[in-house]
Amino acid sequence: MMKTRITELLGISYPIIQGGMAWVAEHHLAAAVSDAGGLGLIGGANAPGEVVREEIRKARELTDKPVGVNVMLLSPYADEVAKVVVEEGIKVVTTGAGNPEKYMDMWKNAGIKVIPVIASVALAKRMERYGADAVVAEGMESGGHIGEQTTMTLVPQVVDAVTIPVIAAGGIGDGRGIAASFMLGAEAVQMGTRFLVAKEAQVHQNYKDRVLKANDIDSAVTGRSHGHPVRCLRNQMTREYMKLEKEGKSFEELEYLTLGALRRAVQDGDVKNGTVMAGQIAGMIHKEQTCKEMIEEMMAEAEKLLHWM
Ligand code: TUI
Repeated sequence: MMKTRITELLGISYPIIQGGMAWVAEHHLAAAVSDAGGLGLIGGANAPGEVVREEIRKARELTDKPVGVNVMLLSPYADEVAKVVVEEGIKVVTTGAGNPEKYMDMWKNAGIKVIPVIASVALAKRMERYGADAVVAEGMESGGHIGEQTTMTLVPQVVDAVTIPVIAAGGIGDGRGIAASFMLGAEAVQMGTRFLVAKEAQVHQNYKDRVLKANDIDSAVTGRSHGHPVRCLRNQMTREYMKLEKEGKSFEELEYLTLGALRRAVQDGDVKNGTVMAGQIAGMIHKEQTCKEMIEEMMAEAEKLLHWM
């Protein structure tokens, strides 16, 4: 069994954290990952506080294990969600797409373990100074909103720059990726794309099929021109978006293409005009499994590679 500062900090059996994927990281998936010995997360995404509260309560009906919450900082409801996690007695919070400084004191005073997702050394150091318990160093191989560094370059530089434990994310989809992350100095991994196709994931079959059939170069990054880079699988929407971006259209003019588009893909299965967020690792994912099967298979592979068993 791999014991690290992260498994100790979070009281989990395996050093695997599920990404806080918008519209995907709901109570069934989070409970299944936690039940399988990792840390499941409810993704706050753009949802109002009361919706997140309901999700937390439903997850608790499914598992006795702790489930965390990801607070998406670009959300208009981030303030509400930040308070809901305290009120609901959540023990672990991760944050994404911004700087969570303004919530740190409130969360620390409530005894919450705070783990910001960062995409640069500078923000990692700043988060450590503000009392973060760990950071997720997320490379641009990830799906969704991304930074500029790759996981291979970001993780060791963050490991060298902070003393708190580092969780690697971006491009990790099997036991080899977990073992490699440990070689870079990480003490756990966060994975999103692999869990998209989990049997417990409430994701439309069309979406799962796009991931299962994707190859290595099937993703594209939209939004680079206006500072909101988002990685998703190529389709009609990404082609149209990138064409308009080249023509110099503003973020506001392009918003109509993405507003609600992730929900349409995840729930309605519109994988032509919807946003099919997924990481570059999609090309390596070929089977649907339960979270327990995924986690046990990946850990056995990683432990073998690291000669830990
Ligand atoms: O947050 C994510 N991934 C996400 S959030 C999301 S919802 C969304 N959809 C469309 C547009 C925007 C958001 C989908 N995927 N990952 C964590 C992450 N955080 N990756 C990169 C960052 C990040 C980037 C810059 C964190 C902080 C940052 O700078 C903050 C600062 O103030 O310096």
